[in-house]
Amino acid sequence: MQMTLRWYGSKYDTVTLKQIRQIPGVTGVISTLYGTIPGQVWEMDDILALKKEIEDAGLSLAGIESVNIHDAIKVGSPDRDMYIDNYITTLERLGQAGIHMVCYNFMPVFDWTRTELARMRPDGSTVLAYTQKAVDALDPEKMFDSIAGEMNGTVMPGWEPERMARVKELFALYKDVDDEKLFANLKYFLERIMPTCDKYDINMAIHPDDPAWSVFGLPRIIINKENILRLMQMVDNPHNGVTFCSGSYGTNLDNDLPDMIRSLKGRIHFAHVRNLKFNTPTDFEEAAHLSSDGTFDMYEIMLALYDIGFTGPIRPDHGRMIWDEVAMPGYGLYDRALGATYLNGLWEAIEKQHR
Ligand code: DNO
Repeated sequence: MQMTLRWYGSKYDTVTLKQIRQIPGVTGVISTLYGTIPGQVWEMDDILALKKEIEDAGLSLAGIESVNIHDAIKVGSPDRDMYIDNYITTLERLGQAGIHMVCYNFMPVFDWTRTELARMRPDGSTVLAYTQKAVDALDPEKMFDSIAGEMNGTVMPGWEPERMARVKELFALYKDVDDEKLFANLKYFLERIMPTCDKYDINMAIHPDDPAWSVFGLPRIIINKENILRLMQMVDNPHNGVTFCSGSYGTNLDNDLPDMIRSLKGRIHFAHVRNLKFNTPTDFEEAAHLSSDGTFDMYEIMLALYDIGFTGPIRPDHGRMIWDEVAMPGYGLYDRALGATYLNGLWEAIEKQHR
């Protein structure tokens, strides 16, 4: 595996490449062209400039998170082919630039959903949290406003204000889309892009829906072992793969994370590893990465990745806000650096044990 950190680019991130370079064992970053909108073709010059900036700092661009999917593709409207063509052009350019892993998601309207961005924990750190009660009591149009004040002046991917201003319109767009339609539209998209992925050896890595159940009545399909294996079989090409995100699949306590990892052997192209602490099955907060701070056994998760021969990029995921850092919720430097170091420690121990 290659340990990486997500980086939002010098214009958007409070964390610098120099700082990332100084975290022991972190050799790459995962980034994207922030400022592009879903459906837009990425310019080759912009891709190369991003790559060069990262390489000049002594790191590699280990993959893209995300090339976002236009809603026309998700709902299957008549203009979807044009947006798929654009997506293919972007993939071709990424391939030509030597980038071989692309993370994306297929969630309608909202990307990942949290109801609090700064819940205080007993040690005074603040974390992202979710409680179903709050979602049930909320008008979806107010979702963005309810958390906007806690974003520390950053633009959180998936929660761009321009997109959120269109929430009502977006809901209308998905009115007739159920789980089966969403599956069919995802299959259509993947079948069209696979020849390009084969040509340029691009591993597509679908991110799970977070939380792993329907919110506000919207369909959500990338939520459990059965559905993800169904998707793997639907388009049975190794380039159709997965971002295994422990914190997202883990929102549903019925998901056995190490078992899911083992069942996805050969198809996990990217891993997000973090821990959650559950107060009730539908109220959880994002703990420190350490097993003892949350609900998951992080050793077992890393062991499962090791057992399937995982070689792709991995990153610590959302960190707590600690040591008075002010940053994008979940994406400060300090706790993610601790997370990377902890995961590297587990990996070293597992590797040595298996020698
Ligand atoms: C949240 C992230 C997600 C993820 C997208 C992938 O912090 O894990 O926003 O990047 O769902 O497309």
